[in-house]
Amino acid sequence: MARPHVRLVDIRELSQAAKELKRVGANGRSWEIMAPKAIFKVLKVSDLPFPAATVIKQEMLALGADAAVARGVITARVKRSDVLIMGTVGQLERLAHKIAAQPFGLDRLSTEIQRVIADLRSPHQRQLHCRGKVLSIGQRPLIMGVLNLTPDSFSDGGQFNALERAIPRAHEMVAQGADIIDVGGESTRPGAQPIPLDEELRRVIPVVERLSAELKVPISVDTYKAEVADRALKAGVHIVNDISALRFDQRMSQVVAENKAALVLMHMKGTPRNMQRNPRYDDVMQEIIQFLAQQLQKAEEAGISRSRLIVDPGIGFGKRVQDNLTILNRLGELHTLGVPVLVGVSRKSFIGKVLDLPVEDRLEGSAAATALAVTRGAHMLRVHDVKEMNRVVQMAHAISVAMG
Ligand code: HH2
Repeated sequence: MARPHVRLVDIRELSQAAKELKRVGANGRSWEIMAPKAIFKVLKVSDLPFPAATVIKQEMLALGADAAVARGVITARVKRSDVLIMGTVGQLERLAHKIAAQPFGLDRLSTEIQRVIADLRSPHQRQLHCRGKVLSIGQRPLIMGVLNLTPDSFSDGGQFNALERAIPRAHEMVAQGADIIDVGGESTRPGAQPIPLDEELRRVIPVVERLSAELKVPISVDTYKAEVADRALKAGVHIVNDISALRFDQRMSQVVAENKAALVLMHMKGTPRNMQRNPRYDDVMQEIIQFLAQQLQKAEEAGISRSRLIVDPGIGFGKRVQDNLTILNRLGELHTLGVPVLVGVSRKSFIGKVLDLPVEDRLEGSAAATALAVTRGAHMLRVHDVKEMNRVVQMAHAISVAMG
C-alpha cells in the first residue's frame, strides 16, 4: 500500500484557509466556520488583575485551548499577571464573546481582542488623508525617499544640502518611484548634537516651499521641533516625521492637530546624543509596542485623528544589533496598533555590523532588510536608494501576496 503523504500547509490568512478548504472539497457553507480554525494565534495581554487572568485561563481551557498566567495567579498570591492567550482565531472569537459581559475589565479586553481579530479578517487596507493628499495604505508598500539637507548625515551628509542640488534630487526620487519625500534639516545619527532652530529653518523652509509647489507626492518634514513643523506645514508640507514621538517638544501635538497633518510616531530610547550608550531591553517588542500605544493615545487626546497616525519602531535609535534584527523579524507584531507601520533600515549601522561593511557598501544589506520588512508587513519604507529599493519592494511584495 502506498505510504500516506503528509505535508505541512503554511496558512497565514483566512482567505488562504478558505482556498485550502475548497481544495479538499469541504462543504462551501463550512468554510466560514472552519477557516478561523485553521489559523493559530498567540495574544499577549499585559498586567491583568488576577481575577481576570483566572477567568481567561478557565474560559480558554473550556474552549479546548489554553492560556498561560503567572504561577501565583491560581493561588491568588500575585495580584496581577501578564497572560498569553493561545488558540485558533475561532477560539479567540468565542473567548471575546464569552467575556464581553464579565467584570474585572474583561468587557474592554473583549473589545480589544475583537479589534485584533477584525484586523486579521480584513487586513489593513485604508487611506491616509494628509492635508488634501491621499495615500493608499496596504495595497502595496509605499516608498519614502530621504532628502537630507544636512552637511553631516551619516550616509549622505553634504550631498544635497544646497537648494540647487536638493530640488533635482527630490524630482529624481519621485521619477524613481518615491511616494513621499522626507525632508530633514538635522542629523539624528548616534551622538549627533542638536542644531539651533534658526539653522534648521534656514535649511528646511526654502526647500519645502519649492517642493510643495512642484511635487505631486506628499512631503514630510523630519523634525522634532514644533516651530520647524509649524513653519514647514505653513509652507505646504503634509506629514510630520517626529523621531521623538511627541516627547521632545510639548507644542508638537497641538501644531500637528491644528494643521490637520499626518504624524509619524517613532520609538527611540533616550535622545540621539545618548541613545547608543548601552541600550538594554527585557523584551524589545513589548517595550516598543507599549510606548507607541501610549504615544498614539496621547496624539489622539491632542486631537490628531487615528486615521492620520503612523508608527515606526525606530531602527538604530537606542538599539543593539540584535534588537534591530529582532524588530525586523517580528515587525508584524506592530500591526496590533491598528495604524500603518513605517520602517527605516537604509544603510544603517546594524547592516554594517552584520556584514562588516562601511556605509557606502550597504546597498545589498539594505535590500535584504527591506525585502524582509515587506514580507513582515511594513506599509512604508524610508530609503535613500529609491530606484533600487523600489525594485526590491515590488519584488518582495509580489511574493508576499502570492498565496497559491
Ligand atoms: N532614520 C533616520 C532619520 N529619520 N525617521 C523615521 N521615521 N525612521 C527612521 O528610521 C529614521 C528617521 C536616520 O537616517 P538619516 O536621515 O539618513 O540619517 P541622519 O539622521 O544622520 O540624517
